[in-house]
Amino acid sequence: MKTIITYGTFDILHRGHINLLRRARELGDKLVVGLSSDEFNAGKHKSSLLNYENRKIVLESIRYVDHVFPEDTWEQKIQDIKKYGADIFVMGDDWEGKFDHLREYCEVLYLGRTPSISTTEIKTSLNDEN
Ligand code: C2G
Repeated sequence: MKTIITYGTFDILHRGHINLLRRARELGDKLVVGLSSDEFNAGKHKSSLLNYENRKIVLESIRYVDHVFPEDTWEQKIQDIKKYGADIFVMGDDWEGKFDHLREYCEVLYLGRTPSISTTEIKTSLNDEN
């Protein structure tokens, strides 16, 4: 049983998120996702349109996702990797190199980010319409 772990805000899901989650899940048998809390998002200077509960319900409905837990701090990844017995940590390559320190605990893979789509662009186009 190979467990994959990843993290993110996953606000207003789009094909970039789904591509990431699908490829991550295909690397193993189970995918657990650390979902950024609203407070943690504030720390990332990100405000999500949907709050944590809404984003969690949406993420849990994705066929590739087996479990969703809150991401409250930058530092919790090591204990999460141990808690879930994660074999591979996966992030989009916009994070290339940022989590190499986790290689001490599990494999670390950065997957190609899906070009030309982002929640920020979606929010901007929504604002432009109003
Ligand atoms: N992503 C992608 N392609 C896009 C947009 C996002 O592959 N067009 C990936 C990101 O690289 C990330 C995941 O989807 O791996 C989630 O993206 P966000 O919700 O924007 O998460 P982020 O703000 O990057 O938070 O501790 C890590 C952070 O919580 C990551």
